[in-house]
Amino acid sequence: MAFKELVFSGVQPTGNLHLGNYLGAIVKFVELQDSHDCIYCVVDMHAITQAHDPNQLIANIREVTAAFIACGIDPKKHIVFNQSQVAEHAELAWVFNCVARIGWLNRMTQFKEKAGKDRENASIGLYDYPVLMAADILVYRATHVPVGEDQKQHLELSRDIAQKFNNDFAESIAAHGFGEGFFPLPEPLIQGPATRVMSLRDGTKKMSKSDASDYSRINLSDDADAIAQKVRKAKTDPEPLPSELPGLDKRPEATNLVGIYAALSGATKDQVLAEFGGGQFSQFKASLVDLAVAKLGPIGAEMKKLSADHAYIDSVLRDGSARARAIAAPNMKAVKEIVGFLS
Ligand code: AQP
Repeated sequence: MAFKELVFSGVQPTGNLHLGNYLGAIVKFVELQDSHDCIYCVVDMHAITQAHDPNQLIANIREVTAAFIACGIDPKKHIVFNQSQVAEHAELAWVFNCVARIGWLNRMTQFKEKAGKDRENASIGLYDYPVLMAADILVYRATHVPVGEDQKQHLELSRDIAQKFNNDFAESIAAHGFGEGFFPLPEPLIQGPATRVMSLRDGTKKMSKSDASDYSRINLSDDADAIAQKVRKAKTDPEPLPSELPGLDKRPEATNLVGIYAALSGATKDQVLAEFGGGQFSQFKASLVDLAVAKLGPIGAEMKKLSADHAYIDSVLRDGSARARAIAAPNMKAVKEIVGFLS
């Protein structure tokens, strides 16, 4: 069956939205608006899989929504909403819990990293996170999912779940007039020079919201001074920058900073090295500060303004949720019929 192209992606409202979220995901959300219908979700149900403060969560939901809009997502042309306002996500996740296999989930590396050594004490929600993520995408029968590199394995699981559902219920799907498959196999869109932005303190660790050190990341809400301080303090090695890509081998921090510069300027890493190769890091960092401040400064300022306007942000989310529900509800009704529920 041919599926209409539809883009879906989400960001967790877990605080400290950073340059990795921006370059790995949000920049692509913005670009895809010109070519596709897009649904962008603040995935608040994922944000309660680990301990959280309810007052902080509601502020974070508004902040991610404000970031989407400040970065250039148009909530009138596309859909921006928060996951918990559309109950079909949880409903489909239950059906998918009965399709996905425990062995599949046991292979998920993000759960292992996030649960750490205290796995027995992790919530079932954290373990089940990738199944809810599959439901987030497939409840809209979305075909394309822009994400950072770290979400690749979860996307593969979403495809496995869609495929198994289509196989397990093939007869019923055909009998209900949906042809050969009810769900598309969603394609990850992982592209560009910054699909995995690394910590500014350790080039082997992903830049992450939950890193204890604020110096490990550039937050979208950072002002020019904070950005400048963090870039200047970013870890480097003693060698000058190479003029060609192979010279970045085994130099994770240099690779990361060059990738960030390339992504922010719209150049390739080769072009960045052609410009800065042979020079000292101090010069390169000064240019990176100017570039980062020019790109991120206006976003941070707009985000702060929008986050404070609760009435506006809440109305965007309410409107987006109603439009998301209008797509999700008939899909969920069809799933119920396919699996044999009486409705
Ligand atoms: N460092 C990164 N580089 C590139 N892309 C990244 N993404 C996250 N970190 C990087 C992408 O941002 C989108 C939203 O991520 P998320 O908020 O849903 O969850 P996450 O991947 O768990 O993000 P964090 O920031 O690392 O949070 P914590 O610290 O809670 O684990 C996704 O598309 C993701 O790939």
